[in-house]
This record gives sequence, structure tokens and C-alpha cells, in this order.
Amino acid sequence: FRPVSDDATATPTAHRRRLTKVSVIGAGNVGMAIAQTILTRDLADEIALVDAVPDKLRGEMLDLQHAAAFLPRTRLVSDTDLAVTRGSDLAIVTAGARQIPGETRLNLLQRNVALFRKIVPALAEHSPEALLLVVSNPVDVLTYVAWKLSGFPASRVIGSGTNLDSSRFRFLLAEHLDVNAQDVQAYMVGEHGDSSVAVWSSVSVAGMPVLKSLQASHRCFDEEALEGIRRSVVDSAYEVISLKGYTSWAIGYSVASLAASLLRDQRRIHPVSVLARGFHGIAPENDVFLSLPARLGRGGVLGVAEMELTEEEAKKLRRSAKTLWENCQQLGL
Ligand code: 6V0
Repeated sequence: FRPVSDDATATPTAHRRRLTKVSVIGAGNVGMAIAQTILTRDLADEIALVDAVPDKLRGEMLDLQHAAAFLPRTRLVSDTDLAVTRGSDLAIVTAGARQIPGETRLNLLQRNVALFRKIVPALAEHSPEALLLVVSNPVDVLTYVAWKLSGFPASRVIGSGTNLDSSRFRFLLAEHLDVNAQDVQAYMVGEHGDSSVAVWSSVSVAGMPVLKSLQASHRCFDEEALEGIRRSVVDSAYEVISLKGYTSWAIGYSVASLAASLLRDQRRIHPVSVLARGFHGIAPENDVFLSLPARLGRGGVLGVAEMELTEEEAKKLRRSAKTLWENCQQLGL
């Protein structure tokens, strides 16, 4: 190609806009599902992949690069060295140690904290202005760890939290009501995992509260039935893992939707893990991270919705917060 004029300002570089860079740390099942969804949704100009296993990492990068003819133009780079993440707008951490059979959760947590000590300070140094999005489990405690180790303000440290649990919840309700899951407003809050809280009091479809009409219908929707539905949301993760060995597609879409809200300044509300002290009676001195509906934009967490919870829901949330905070305190950070 030849330039159409000698005018220096007409050269392509003179009009270059600021590019968006996303880094994914951990190129395993989850990291790669996230990277490929971000790629197909055209959310980044550059994606940097980092993993500790060089051959697998290069293989994954090449495999995605070979799809270039079918995708929006995105530069893909990879390295085992975190320096490749330099200048990221968003850094997504999915690196994690796998649970050894018989290993306690606490021991696994301590191994993951050791991993985060290697990853997070380096990420913060290379991209001091980045948003940090934690996906590795246990996600709420590790989001707290990332906040502590990065020195970033809490508004720029987010855990993927119950964004996925809420999607599973909406899917189950949508199937039951025979409507599109996108029209079901329903939140799971609290811990991502066993003690998550289903906020039944605010479930709605087309602005109509669902719980009342369900309870008025012929079917029985007593406390036990509702707990059964919440339990199946929690168990659905275990079911996928027992069937295919890991989860990937839904977490890929879930995290890409967070990336879109953050990078495109969408101000959408997502239930994600945020610094929750002082909300719903959580002690102001407990720096616990758990999921609450948060407004996300280019600055990170722009605000947290003060949901109306029933006393029972608030109690469950505080119980969840207490357990998580006990875990955080054991780390001595
Ligand atoms: P995986 O396939 O074992 O991938 C983990 C990757 O991390 C591997 O490729 C490792 O080589 C890599 N890794 C290990 N140490 C380092 C290091 N120091 N630097 C860079 N990379 C490293 O696991 P998978 O992808 O299935 O899961 C990743 C994490 O996501 C786990 O902690 C899961 O529990 C968690 N998930 C969280 C979900 C959520 O909703 N928050 C959902 C699904 C999985």
C-alpha cells in the first residue's frame, strides 16, 4: 500500500486511538474460555495471555491467532513473564492451584495465596491504573487478597463472585416460567459457593414480583422448595465439574459480560464481589469481600445498590460475611 498524500498528519499512526489491553493470567480452561469470549465480543485491541506452562501457553495463543481471518483484529501476545501485561486496562486472574485429593480448603487457599503473592504485586507494578478482576477460587477471599497485595483502591478490585451463580439462578427460573432468562431479574448475593443467598424477595419478571404469584399458584413454594432451588443453583457447578471435569463456557460469558460493562463504561448492575463492610449490617471494621449488586463502569465499581433484603436474607448474608472474614483473618495479611 502507498500513502495517498505526503502530509505527515495523514499517516495512519497520527490518528491512532488509545488501544484497550486486557490480560488473562492463567491460560487454563477458564482463562481460555474468557479470552475467546472477549475476542469474539471485540472488547480488546490486545490480549496478553500468561501461564506458568510455556508450551501449553504458546499452543493456546497460536490456536487463537489462527482464527484471525474470522475475528475482529486483536493483537494476541503471550509470555510466562508478567511483564507482557504492561499497560493493561483490565487484568483478569484465573491462575489457581488445583485441589489435591484429601487436601483441606484452607491448605488450597494458602497455596493460592502464595501464587497471588507472585502474581498480584507484579501486575500492579506493570499496570498501576488497571482494573483487577479475580476469578480464581475461593474467589471472595482471593479478591480480598488481591486488594491487599495490589494496594489498589477497592473500587478497582473486583471478584467475579455470584455473577455466574445469578445467571444459573435466572436460567432455572426462566426454564420454570418459560420466559427468556434475560427478562428474569434475580440475584444471588454473598459468597460464591455454598453459603450464597438467593434474594427471593426481589425476583421479578417484566417488573412483576415473582414470588407472590408463585406462592399464589397451585404449586407449593414454601421455604423448603425455595431452598431446594437455591441448592440446585449451588450444586449445578459441582454437577458440571463431575460430568466434564471443569466449568468453562458459562464462566467465560459471565466474565466477558463484566469486561464489557467495565471497559465500555456500561454502568450495568452485576452481582460481583466487592468490599462489603458496612452494607446490610456487616461490621464496618470487617474488610470482607462478597457479592452485592454493583454498578460497573470504566472506573470499576461505581456504586453498590442498597437492596431491600428481608431480615432473614440479611441474616444469611451476615452469616456468609462472618465465615468469609474468618477465612481472611487466618491469612494474616
Ligand atoms: P486450570 O485449567 O487448572 O487452569 C489454571 C491455570 O493456572 C493453569 O493453566 C496453570 O498452569 C496456571 N497457573 C498456575 N500457576 C500459575 C502462575 N504462577 N502464573 C500463571 N499461571 C499459573 O483451572 P481452571 O481454568 O479450570 O480454573 C481456574 C480457576 O478458576 C480455579 O481456581 C477455579 O476454581 C476458578 N473458577 C472460578 C469460577 C468463578 O465463578 N469464580 C468459575 C469456574 C472456575
